[in-house]
Amino acid sequence: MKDAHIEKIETIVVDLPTIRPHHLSMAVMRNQTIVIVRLFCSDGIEGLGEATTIGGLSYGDEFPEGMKFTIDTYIAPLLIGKSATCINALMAELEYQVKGNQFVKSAIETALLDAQGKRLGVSVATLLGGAVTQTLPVLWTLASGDTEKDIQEAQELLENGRHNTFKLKIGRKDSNLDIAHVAAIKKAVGPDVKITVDINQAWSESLAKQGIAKLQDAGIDLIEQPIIKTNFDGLAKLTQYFRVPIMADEAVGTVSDAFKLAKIGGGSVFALKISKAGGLNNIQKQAAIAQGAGISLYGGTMLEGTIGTVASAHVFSTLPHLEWGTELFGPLLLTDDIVTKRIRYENGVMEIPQGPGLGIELDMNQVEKYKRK
Ligand code: MUC
Ligand code: MG
Repeated sequence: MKDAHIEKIETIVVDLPTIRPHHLSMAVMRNQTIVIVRLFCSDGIEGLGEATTIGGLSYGDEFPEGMKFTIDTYIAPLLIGKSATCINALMAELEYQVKGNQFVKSAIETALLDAQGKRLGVSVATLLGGAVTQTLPVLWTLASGDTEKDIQEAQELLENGRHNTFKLKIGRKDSNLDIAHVAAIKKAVGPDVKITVDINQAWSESLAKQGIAKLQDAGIDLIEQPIIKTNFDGLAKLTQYFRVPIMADEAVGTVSDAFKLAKIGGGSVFALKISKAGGLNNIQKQAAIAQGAGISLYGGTMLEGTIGTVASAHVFSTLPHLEWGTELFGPLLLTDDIVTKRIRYENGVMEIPQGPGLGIELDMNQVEKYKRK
């Protein structure tokens, strides 16, 4: 392999409308902002990455405009001129020179892996040890903000077969109203359809004890991040107390969070996300910790567009035990896309593009159309 160095890193902010408002406990999304990373190498190869969050600053402490600025001002000067093929060394250097900024690091590592895969003629999953599957189960989140609309949406999706599992987002309203909303949807879809409820940190520990008991009685299959992400002990207590599995999402950010949670039994399931983890390699480290601790895995999303979704799919496809499937439906929440070929979703699964690299290409006309001016 000839050496190739990084010549230029370009970041583009793209705003894409959502197909309907998406209601979460901390934000209502009407569009999604994606920071695309284009990493150009001296051998003519371009790697793609994506930095995306949810609802500006309401999900995490990185935000689109800041992520662009961080890459342009701090990260690009550190990487330009360096060998593009030594990905672990570059990421270690970034870890040393740039504190935090996990979402940005994930985007950069994705672009490096995409470029390296293209260079070697293999997929990103192959670079990460090889895929155990070429498709992944994908659920859909019902979050229109209206119970009847959610039921209609679920019924349409069950009928056309695109999804067979759902996630509901609560925590914005009074807990009794939220629980009645969940129970009505569960009753309408029936006992065979699995439902996860994501509270996105909105409940106190005592409210969670009452609320989860009711959700468990309503037949809910999985409870996601009911309490504030910093309350690891509370998550461990809830995990011990309830029969229904409790999933850590916001709490399990870094590899070290995964270790600390695993040590005290904070969650019986981990929601893995490349953005929170700071990249694809860290997902495999978190998965190893979970495996050692007997914690189940779920493939999460930061509601990324196609680049981030495909990057997540490549690493998730290397995990032999993804017991709870994935929520990699981000591109379906958007009215349009910026790649030449959209991901295929059918019969409750997505097909993973097979590379080289991520196996996707930007449609520059579409990028131009949605690019923030
Ligand atoms: C989250 O917290 O899980 C994932 C799916 C969805 O609808 O929102 C995200 C965020
Ligand atoms: Mg969540």
